[in-house]
Amino acid sequence: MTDSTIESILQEKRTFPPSADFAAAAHIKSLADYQALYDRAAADPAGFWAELAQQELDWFEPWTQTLDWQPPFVKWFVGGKLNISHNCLDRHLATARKNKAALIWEGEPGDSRVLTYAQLHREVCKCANALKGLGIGKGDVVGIYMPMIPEAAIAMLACARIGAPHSVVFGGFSAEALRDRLNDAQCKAVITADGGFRKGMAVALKPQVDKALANDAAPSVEHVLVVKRTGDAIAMVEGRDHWWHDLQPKASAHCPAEPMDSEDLLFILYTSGSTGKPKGVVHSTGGYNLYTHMTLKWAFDLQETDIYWCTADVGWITGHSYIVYGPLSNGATTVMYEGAPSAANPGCFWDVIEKYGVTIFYTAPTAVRAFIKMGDEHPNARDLTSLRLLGTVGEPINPEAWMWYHRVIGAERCPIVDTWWQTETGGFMLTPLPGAIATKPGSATKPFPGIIAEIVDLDGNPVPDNTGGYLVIKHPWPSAIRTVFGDDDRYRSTYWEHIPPKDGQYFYFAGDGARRDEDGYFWVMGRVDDVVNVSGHRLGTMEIESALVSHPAVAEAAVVGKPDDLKGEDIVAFVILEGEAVPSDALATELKRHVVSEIGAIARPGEIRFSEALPKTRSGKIMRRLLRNLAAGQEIAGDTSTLEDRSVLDKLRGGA
Ligand code: 7RM
Repeated sequence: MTDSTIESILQEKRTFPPSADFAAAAHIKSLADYQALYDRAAADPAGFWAELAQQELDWFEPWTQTLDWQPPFVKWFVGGKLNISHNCLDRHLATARKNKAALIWEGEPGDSRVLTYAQLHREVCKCANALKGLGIGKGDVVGIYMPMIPEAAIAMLACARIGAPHSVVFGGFSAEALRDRLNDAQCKAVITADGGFRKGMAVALKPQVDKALANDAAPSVEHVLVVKRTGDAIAMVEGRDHWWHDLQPKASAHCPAEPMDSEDLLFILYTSGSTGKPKGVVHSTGGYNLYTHMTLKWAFDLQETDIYWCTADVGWITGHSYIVYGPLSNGATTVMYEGAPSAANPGCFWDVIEKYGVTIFYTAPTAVRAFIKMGDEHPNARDLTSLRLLGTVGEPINPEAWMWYHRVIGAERCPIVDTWWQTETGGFMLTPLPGAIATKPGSATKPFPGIIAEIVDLDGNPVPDNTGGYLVIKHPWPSAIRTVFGDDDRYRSTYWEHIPPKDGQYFYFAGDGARRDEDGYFWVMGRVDDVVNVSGHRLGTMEIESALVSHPAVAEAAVVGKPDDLKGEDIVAFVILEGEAVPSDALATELKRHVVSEIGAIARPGEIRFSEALPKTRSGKIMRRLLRNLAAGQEIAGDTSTLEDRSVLDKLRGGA
C-alpha cells in the first residue's frame, strides 16, 4: 500500500449502515442476529457447523465425528460421505432449478453460452465418463490449464464427480511453472485448450503444455485432453493427446457421483509463500463444500433470483470457491467472463452487468482502480440498476476506490462487502454480513460466524485496539487448508510455528498485518512476509529471484514490492550481474522477458535496478526492508545496525 493509502485508511471514520429495505429481506437481518449467530458458533463451533452441514448439504452417509482437531491437523465430518458435484448439480435437478441457468458464459470476441443445471449436469457426466475412459479414477490427480470457458468448470466438476483431485494452474502461467506444478502433484492427465482469448488476442495454451511435457519432463502425465477454442493449429501427440470434441459426444451422460469421504482430497491449488517453490494447498471435500456454500449465501445474501458474477479467473481460489463450487452448491446462476478490463474496452464489465442483469458483482480493488482511471462516463452510460450488492477481494481497498465503487457503480444503494480470505482459508474469513453489519471503507469488518480471529504479537498476546499486529485464527474452520501437498513439515512451519502454541492454544498465522478498532472492526494492512501482491495476485519474492538467477547474466537478485497506485504493488528487482555482463536497458528488458517466460506475465518486474551489492545482515540475509525503502524512493527507515557493510547503501543510492 502507498503511504497515502495507509494514511487515509487510518483516518477513515465513515460508516455505512445497511438500508432498512436491504436488511428486511436479507438472510441475516440485524446486528443482533449476527451477534447471536457469532456467539452460538463461538460457544460450540462443532455443533454450529454440524447443524448447517445437516441443513444445507446432501450426505450419502452421515458423519460419526464432527471435528477431529489434532493440532495442527484438522478433520471435519469424519466418516461422512458426500460428493460436491452431486451437491452442485444432481440435487438441484429434482427442483424448480432444473431448467434454471447454472452458468452464463460471456466469451471474449462476443461468444456467449448458457447452461441450465440439467445441461451442465449432462456435460459434467460426459466429461467424467471421458476421463474414466482414459483410465482416470478416484485418487488420480488431474491438471487443468484452461482459459475462462465453460469447459474449465465442467472439467473441475467432472474430476470431483469421479473423485479425481484437480490441480488448476492459471492459464497465464508459463510452461515451466506448469511443469513444476504437474510434477509436484504427480498429475496423471492434463485438461487444456488449444488456446484462449485475452484482451482480444488468441493466447496459446496447448503449445505450453507440449513444452512442459517435452523430453519426458513431467513423466506422470499420460493423457492430455484438449478443448478446441481458438481453432489455431496445434500439434497432437498420437496416443497421448485427445480432442474433447471427439471424446465428449461419445461418452455416456450417465455417471453416478462417487461417494467421497468428507476428508478425501478435493483439490490442490498452488500458492506463493515467502520461501521456496509454490506450495500445493490441500482442500478436502466436506468442510470445503459447506464453508464455501455458507459464506456465499450469508455474506453475499444470495437469493434464488440473483444473477451473480465474480470476475476472478478459475485458476485462483476465488474462482474455485466463488465462481464454481459456492454458487452452484447454492443453486445460483453464476456468470463466467473470458475478458479482462482494458483501456481498449473501457466499458466491458458494465456491458456484462447490463446484458445479463447482474445483481451481485464481485471484483478486485485493482480492477476498480483501473476503471476509475478510464472515467465515469463508461459506467454512467450503462444501465446498472440491476445491481444490489458489490463485493471486493484480493488486497486492501483504499477508501477512495471504495467510495467510487459505492457511488458510481452502486449508486449509493448497494452494500460493499469487503472479503478478507486466502487460498489457504478456502472461503471468506472477515466479511460484513450486509443486512447486519455497517461497513467502513477499507475494512473487511468482522469475522464470519465460527471464525475466531485475533490480532496478536509474536508471543500470541492480543494487542490493544488500534495497534498493529499479526492476524491469526484461533479455532479450526471447515474449509481450512489440510496440509501442504506432500509436505506436512512445511505446513506446520509455514502456518503454525511463527507464533508458537501457548497453553494448548494454536494460532493459524495468516501472514497479514492488521489492527482492530474500538468497534471490533478489522483493518488488514497487507503481507508481513516476503510476498508481493501485484493486482491482487500473490507472488513470492523468492520465486521471482530464482527466475532471475536462472538467467546466465545474473549472479544475484533481490525482489521487493513498491507501492503502485494502480496495481497496489509493483515488482522491483535489484540485480547483481555476473562478471562479464554489463548493465543496459536491453538487458533489463531481456531479464523482464526471462521472468515472464519462467513464471508468467503476472510476475513481470516493473523495474530492474542493477547494483554492485545487496544490503545483507552478518548472517547473510538480504535486508529487504531497506530495499523496499529504496524502491519506494523513501529514506532508509529503522535500524541498520545489523547491516554487514554500510557502504552498500550508498552504492545502491548512487547506482539507482
Ligand atoms: C482470496 C485471495 C491472499 C492474500 C491475503 C491478503 C490479501 C485478500 C483481502 C486482502 C486485504 C482483503 N487469496 N487479501 N483479500 N487484503 N483485504 N479483502 O486473494 O491467497 O491469493 O491471497 O491477499 O494479503 O493474505 S490469495
